[in-house]
Amino acid sequence: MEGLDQAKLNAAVKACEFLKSNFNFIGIIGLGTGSTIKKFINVCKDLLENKIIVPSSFDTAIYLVNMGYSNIRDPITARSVDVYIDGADEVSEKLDMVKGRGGAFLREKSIALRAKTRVYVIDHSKFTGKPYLYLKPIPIEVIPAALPVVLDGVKSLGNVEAVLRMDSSKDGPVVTDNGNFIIDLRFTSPILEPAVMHERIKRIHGVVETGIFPSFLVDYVVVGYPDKTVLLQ
Ligand code: ABF
Repeated sequence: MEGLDQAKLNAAVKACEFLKSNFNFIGIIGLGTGSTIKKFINVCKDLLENKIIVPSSFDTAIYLVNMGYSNIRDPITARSVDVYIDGADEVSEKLDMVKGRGGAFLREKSIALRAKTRVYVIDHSKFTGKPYLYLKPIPIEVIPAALPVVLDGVKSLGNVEAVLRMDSSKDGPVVTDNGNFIIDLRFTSPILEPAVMHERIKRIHGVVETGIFPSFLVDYVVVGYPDKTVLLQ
């Protein structure tokens, strides 16, 4: 198994152990999206079997159904979840995060906001150790009809290149589970205050959500390495 894959697996195994030994009661568990979460689903079957699962995407829901799970609830009916577990794309020293490579960040954030505890599982390449965000583009989910307004509006953010995310399999824009488009914002300088930048972007007409997850949405991060794990909080 390749290094990063092993690191993701180690993080998934550790997160499963952590949940089992630190949370006496988990009735409803929210599940994010991506390859690390799929590993978590594979290694943590005994925890998931008798829980109500709230998936953050069609992708995760279908994965669960294919594995034989039927204890799945749509986010629309889940007022709160006991624990939310998900992957991420970049995590700073302050535990601010960027999410959204998988395109599911709107629902991911919606479930994270209603969770009592949020745990993220990442491989070590995503933990930068820097006090700011700089590594990954910031995705924003936008209403298709507002696309030109958003593309104009993001110019007010300063030095940023805005790229509409494309789906090479259909030669058109990526369409999210919510019927929206995604624009990736490539900033040329670090984002020193992620929560402030999030608010600035949200004020642009047509932006539904950003992939910035400020640290108040993060309780624990399990960082996987090929030969160990580190728990951040
Ligand atoms: C989703 O999947 C994201 O928000 C994040 O972009 C991504 C992580 O994927 P992986 O675990 O495959 O690296 O949760």
